[in-house]
Amino acid sequence: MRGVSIEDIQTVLVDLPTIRPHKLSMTTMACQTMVIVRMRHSDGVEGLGEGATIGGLAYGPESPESIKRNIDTYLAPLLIGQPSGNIHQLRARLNRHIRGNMIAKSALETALLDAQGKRLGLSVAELLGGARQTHLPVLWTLASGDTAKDIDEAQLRLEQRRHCDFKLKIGAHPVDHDVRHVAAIKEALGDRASVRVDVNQAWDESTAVRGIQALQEAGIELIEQPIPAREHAGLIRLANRFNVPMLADEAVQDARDGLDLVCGGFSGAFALKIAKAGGTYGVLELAHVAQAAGVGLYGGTLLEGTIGTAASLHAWATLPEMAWGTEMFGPLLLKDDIVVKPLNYHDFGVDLPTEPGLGITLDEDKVTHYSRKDCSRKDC
Ligand code: MUC
Ligand code: MG
Repeated sequence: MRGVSIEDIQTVLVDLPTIRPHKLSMTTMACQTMVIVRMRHSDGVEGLGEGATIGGLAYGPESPESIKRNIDTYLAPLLIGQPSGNIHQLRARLNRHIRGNMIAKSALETALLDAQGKRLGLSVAELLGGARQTHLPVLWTLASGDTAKDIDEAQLRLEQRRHCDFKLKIGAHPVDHDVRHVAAIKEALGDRASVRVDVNQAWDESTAVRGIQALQEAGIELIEQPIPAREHAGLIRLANRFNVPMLADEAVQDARDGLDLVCGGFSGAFALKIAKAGGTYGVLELAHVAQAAGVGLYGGTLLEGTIGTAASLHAWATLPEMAWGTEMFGPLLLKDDIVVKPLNYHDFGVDLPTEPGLGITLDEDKVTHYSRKDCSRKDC
């Protein structure tokens, strides 16, 4: 392993259609774009990574196109020629020279871990110290925009034993309309399912007070990011005001945000995402802050495909059981996949891959088929 260095880093934009329109408060997705990283090392090992976000620039400051362009132009040159094995050093190097760009950093760190695992014959979870769970619970997001369709979708997932926890995307409509939609779904599913909502920052604090009161009365179990990300004080006030717990998502990118929230008196749960924290190590730092503060853990997604989802699963697997499970359903929202063997979803969860590295092999024909031929914007 000594003497091995990073030889080449290629990125490609892959566009995959979704199985149905996915409606969030800030955008509707008809496809997902993944930035696939292929990192070649001097020992012939290839590491795979993925960066994805939601709706171009609708979710955050990185778009698929900026992730690709910034890796190609700024981040990859900092890694090429460097020794492959010391991921902490490489992470520090990227952070010293590049501000932000957390999704791009996460994609590269995933590729480094995948390569190191393959080289040593260890899965990424083993590389991180070992898995404490090998089958992780996975919820499903109901976001067709239609109450009856969402109920049918939930019933089907329950019958299939694929999901028993559901997250509803709200915030695009007036609060009373959203509350009626959510309450109807909860009533139809009853005690067979846990129903939660994600507002994706759409409310101001007074609207949130009105909405959360009604959602709490309807039996909703968790309220995700009701108000804008930067309003930490407001989120803390909401957490203290209601019995139903708050899930901080956009408000908590990494361990520093987590510390700020808990020092301010936040209780509830944190949505962990490798993409927000710049990769596995950053997200585990946040998880440790949460654990120390008694804040619940939730394994979050930016709707990554199989590579990013597998990377997240390896990280979550090293943690004790998460209080709120995970939402690692990204590949299930897509009509097709670019890997040889998809993840195995069954019994309300997904199996952790066990092969070395991420345990994922690309299907080259599919990669070629779905790759964008140039870096121009694609709306879908
Ligand atoms: C988010 O904000 O939580 C996760 C599931 C989903 O449908 O959207 C994402 C992003
Ligand atoms: Mg969210």
